Amino acid sequence: MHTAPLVLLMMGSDTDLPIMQEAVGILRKFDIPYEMRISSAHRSPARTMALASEAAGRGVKIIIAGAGMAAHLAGVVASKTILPVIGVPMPGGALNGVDALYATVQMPAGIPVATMAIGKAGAKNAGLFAVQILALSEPKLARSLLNYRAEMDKELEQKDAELQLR
Ligand code: RP5
Repeated sequence: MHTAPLVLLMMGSDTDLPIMQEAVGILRKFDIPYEMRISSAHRSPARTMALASEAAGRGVKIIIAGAGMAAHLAGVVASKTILPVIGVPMPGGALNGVDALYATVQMPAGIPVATMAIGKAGAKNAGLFAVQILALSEPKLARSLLNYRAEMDKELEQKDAELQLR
């Protein structure tokens, strides 16, 4: 049986896929059903808007949108839905992601986009932020997130202990 996606991951181009895989890795780790779509605010605007406006009706709870350069994807998606939209600026191009960061984060008042860091860190955090939102109404997920944090803490402690032995 196909599980309905809770998170819709959108990206402006297939060239964004290697970065967006970081978000996918997190969603898989926490067992969150997701769907990935390539759709561009500029190159396929009608399809992008349809995907955004139909998402809530399909049971999607959160949209993650990654795009580079003049990155309007997250903003356009946010304009067509009241689901929370998490934006991930892609690196690359002449400005290496700073253009995408500004384009994604500088939304006019009224249509928010929760913007993450540029690139892999941002994509990973987008996945985690989506899990955190879902955990508000899912105690099991909240426990998994606390375990994830505890693991990170333990890993660093281990690295520190190794450093002391050098
Ligand atoms: C954006 O333009 C995409 O999100 C991508 O990051 C960037 C470049 O796209 P390609 O020319 O690599 O397809 O729309």
